[in-house]
Amino acid sequence: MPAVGLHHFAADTDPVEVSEHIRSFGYAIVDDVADPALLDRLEAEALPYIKASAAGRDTYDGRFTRRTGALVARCPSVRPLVMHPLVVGTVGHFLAHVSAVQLHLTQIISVEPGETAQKLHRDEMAFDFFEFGPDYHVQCNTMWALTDFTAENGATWILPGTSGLDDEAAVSVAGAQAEMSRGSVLFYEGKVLHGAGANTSDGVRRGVNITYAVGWVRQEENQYLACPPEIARTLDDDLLRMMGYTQGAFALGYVGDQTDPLAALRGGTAKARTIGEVAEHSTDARRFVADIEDIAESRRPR
Ligand SMILES: O=C(O)CCC(=O)C(=O)O
Repeated sequence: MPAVGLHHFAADTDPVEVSEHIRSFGYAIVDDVADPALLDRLEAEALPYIKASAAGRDTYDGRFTRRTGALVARCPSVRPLVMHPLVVGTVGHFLAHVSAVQLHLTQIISVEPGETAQKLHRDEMAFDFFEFGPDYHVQCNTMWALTDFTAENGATWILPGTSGLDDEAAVSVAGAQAEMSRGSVLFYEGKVLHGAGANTSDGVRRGVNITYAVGWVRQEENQYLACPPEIARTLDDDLLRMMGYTQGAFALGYVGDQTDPLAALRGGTAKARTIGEVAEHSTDARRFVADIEDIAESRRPR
């Protein structure tokens, strides 16, 4: 694969600029975002779980790669990364076409020495290989460098600009590895070709993969079971909404008698939003509400 340079942004870059770069090229790298002390704590919290995680069962998952999930429940120090303002701002702008964005998965990916390069892929394939339109983005991902990411230890390969290309055209596009220092974050969307690199070094490459999706799809990692209710109840509302304790669009995810999921978790009875409330933020919903009001008006006895 021919090589190409990847663009890096400074940590104080406006999330809108980062989002627009992702839209144009499929990825963005922002340098030195996470506090090293936070990463030290996260590593210490995660290490027992990493050691207990089995290596992958095929070459896609990686026979020399360990994947460790349920991070919100297991590692309190991951929570500020999930809700990092740069990430929430960037993902919110990138997926602004939907009424709710949700956490899709949390996973530390440890690529160990001897691992071969992962097959290049597009993450959208997880949705049963459904072909979303070229302009419809369904997810936006982050990969935080928990160790330095280098060409030797398996830094993620990105093929910029491949999102709108069919596979045949895309595989001949020049790619590059997202080399970055510990604490930097790689963003990539669901259509861009990418994959973990081979690890030819003698150290482990560790990344914290935290991905986000539109609120109306099934989450890759089941957040309601990965984080048991007794832990979920200790978390703050914004994080819980991101984990899915909110409605995805106007009708998805209520509990029982149309109770709001966050209220239900906390033992309350507040009602889920109606389509009229969602219409305040969504043009499509506004049009729909206007239509049903027109019909109601036309049926009113005169
Ligand atoms: O670990 C990486 O660098 C990328 C992993 C990835 O793309 C995947 O497992 O789907």
